[in-house]
Amino acid sequence: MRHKNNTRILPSEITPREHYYDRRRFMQLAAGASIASLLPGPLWAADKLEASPNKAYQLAEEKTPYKDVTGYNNFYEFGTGKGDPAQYAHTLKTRPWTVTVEGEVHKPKTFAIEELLKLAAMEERVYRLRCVEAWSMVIPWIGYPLSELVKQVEPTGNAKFVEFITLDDPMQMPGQRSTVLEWPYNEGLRMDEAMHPLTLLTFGLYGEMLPNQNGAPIRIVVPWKYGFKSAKSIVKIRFTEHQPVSAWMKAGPSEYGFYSNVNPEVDHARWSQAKERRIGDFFKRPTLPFNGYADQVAGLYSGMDLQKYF
Ligand SMILES: Nc1nc2c(c(=O)[nH]1)N[C@H]1C(S)=C(S)[C@@H](COP(=O)(O)O)O[C@H]1N2
Ligand SMILES: [Mo]
Repeated sequence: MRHKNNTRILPSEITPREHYYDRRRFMQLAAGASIASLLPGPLWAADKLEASPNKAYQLAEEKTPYKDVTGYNNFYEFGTGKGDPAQYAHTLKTRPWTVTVEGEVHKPKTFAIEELLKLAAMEERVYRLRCVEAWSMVIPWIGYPLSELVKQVEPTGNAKFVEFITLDDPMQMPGQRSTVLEWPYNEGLRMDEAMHPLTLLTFGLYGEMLPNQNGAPIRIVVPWKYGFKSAKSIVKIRFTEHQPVSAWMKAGPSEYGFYSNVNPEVDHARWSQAKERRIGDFFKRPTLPFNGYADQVAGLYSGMDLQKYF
């Protein structure tokens, strides 16, 4: 990934939360959105997302403050700077929104986002997110296991992988005019990874719908893998027989592998992965194998050479 903009953004570069929402509402009005689409009720109520905390997925670590979770992001569709998504992602229109599930499934289907929001019970799960660039956060995500959706579409016997594809629309995503990646952004998981209970189909964080810069209205969160596996603003989920080639693999095959499991022992081509900086901390901390989820996921990779399958 680009490292020029690797320094922490100044607080002054982050749009304050209230202004962000004011501006977004203004943009909707300016774009000629009907009054009905701005209902029901006050915007704050509309942005809330109810979920019960899942006690099995809590962490003793301190949560990363909301302003950092929503102000320091990677979302190259809106620029490569960490402050760019918070500044520019208001142009993303998240309603109407559909997700097409296709490929090796018995029941392909296009889901409206409203339908997906009701498909299973929303849970709040506190997960670490470890970026390949060696920073990390602890975030209260809201969603339900991806397996809930997978079960509905009934994968065929040929389905070995799942591919996630982001919206492709340079009008809404001005960063797509740059050739830094091949668009649309795509990522993939092996079927057993996709079905693992940790893999979260994610709609919100901190009690709210996802802010645009965090991948509204729907993203994936795979906590034992580097952050780039967690594709944002998904419009297509495709089941395939063959391993997908992700946007990052296309951009740098020696730097970004398909597995991308957090592994302190396998360095990135240009830097060590042994340590990480939790956003907000001064000192670095050791990176944990599988980002601290080894007990739950190491078994998926038994017998695999993780130096080779990085
Ligand atoms: N579509 C899309 N998804 C993406 C990215 C991106 O550039 N485009 N960046 C990834 C990377 S590198 C990381 S670390 C996480 C960051 O998620 P966050 O900004 O919500 O913390 O999103 C991932 N998902
Ligand atoms: Mo990342």
